[in-house]
Amino acid sequence: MHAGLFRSLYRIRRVEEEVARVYASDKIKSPVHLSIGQEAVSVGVCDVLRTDDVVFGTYRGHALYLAKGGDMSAMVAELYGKVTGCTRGKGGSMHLIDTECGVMGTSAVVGTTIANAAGYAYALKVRRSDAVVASFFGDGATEEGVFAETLNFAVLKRLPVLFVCENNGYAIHTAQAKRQGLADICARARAYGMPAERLDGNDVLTLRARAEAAVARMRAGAGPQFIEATTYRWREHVGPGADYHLGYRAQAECEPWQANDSVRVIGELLAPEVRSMIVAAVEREVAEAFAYAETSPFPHPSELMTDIFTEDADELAACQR
Ligand SMILES: Cc1ncc(C[n+]2csc(CCOP(=O)(O)OP(=O)(O)O)c2C)c(N)n1
Ligand SMILES: [Mg+2]
Repeated sequence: MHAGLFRSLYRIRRVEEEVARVYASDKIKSPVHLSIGQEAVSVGVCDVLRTDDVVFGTYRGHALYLAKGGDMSAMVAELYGKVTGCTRGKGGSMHLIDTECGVMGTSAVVGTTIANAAGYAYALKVRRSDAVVASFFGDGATEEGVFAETLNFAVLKRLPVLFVCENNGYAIHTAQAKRQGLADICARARAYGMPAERLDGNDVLTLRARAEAAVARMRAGAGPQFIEATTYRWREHVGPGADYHLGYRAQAECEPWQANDSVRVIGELLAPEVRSMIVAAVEREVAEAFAYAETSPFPHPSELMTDIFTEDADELAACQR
C-alpha cells in the first residue's frame, strides 16, 4: 500500500514541478493552479475509490485527475492546448476530464461541481448502484450558495456523496478567518445533518483510512459524509511561482507543512531500492508526457465550432459563418 501511495504522490509532485519549470517558455497555453503541497488529500481519498466511483473537482485539479487514474500525457497535452489533450485542447488545466476512470470534470467556476456531484449521486441512487461520488472543493467554495443548497439536498435524499473540502486556509489572497463568521466548516456540514471530521491533509494514511470508512458507510446507504482536510498551498494561487512577497501570508506559515511533506514522509517508509525504482519509473513517465505534448499537433481550425452546446440550427450556422 505504501508503495502505491508514494508512487501516486510522487508523480503528481513531479509533473507539477515540471509544469512550473516549463511555464516561462509559454508552451503551456493555460493558467495553472498547482496542488504542490496538497497532493495527499486527493491521493488518500482516491486510493479507496473504485474505477466506477466518480470524482468532481476544481480548477486546482491536476492532483485529483492523476490520483483517480487520469492519463498523464493527455493532461500535459491539454495544458499545451494540443488536440491529444483530454478535452482536445479546448479546456486547459482548469477543465480536466477522463470519464473512463471516473474523473467527471473540473471547473473554473468556484462551487459549480459540488452540485454536479450531487446530481450524479442522485442518478446512481435511482439506478440502485452502490458506486459513490467524491466532490472536491476548496474552503472558499463553502461560502457559495450552492454549497449550502447541495448539502441540504444530499442529506434529504441520502445521496452517496463524500464531500471533501481541501482547506488550504486561503481563497486567493484572503485568509479563512477574514471571510467566515464561523470558521468551522465541519460544524456547518454537521448542521445539515451529516457526519463530518477534520483531518490533517498531510497525513495520507489517516486520510485514506477515514475515507475508506466513510465510503463503506455510503455504500451501505448511510448518505453523505464530509471530510475537511487541512492543507497548505506552497505556490502562488495561480501560476508557477511563490507569492510570499505579496504580504498576505508569511513564508514561516508554510515551513511546518514542508517539514511534514507527505511525499517525503511516505517515501521514507519504503526500502530505498523500492523507492528508487518508483522514482525512475515516474521520471520516465513525466518525460514521456512532456515529449508527447511537445510533439502533438494543435487542433485543426475546423474544430473551433465543434463540441458547442446549442440545439438551435440558426445559432450554430451563425457561429460557423
Ligand atoms: C463563482 C466564482 N466566484 C469567484 C471566482 C474567482 N475565484 C477564483 S479562485 C477563487 C478562490 C477559491 O478559493 P478556494 O475555494 O479556497 O480554493 P483554492 O484556490 O484555495 O484551492 C475565487 C474567489 C470564481 N472563479 N468563480
Ligand atoms: Mg482555499
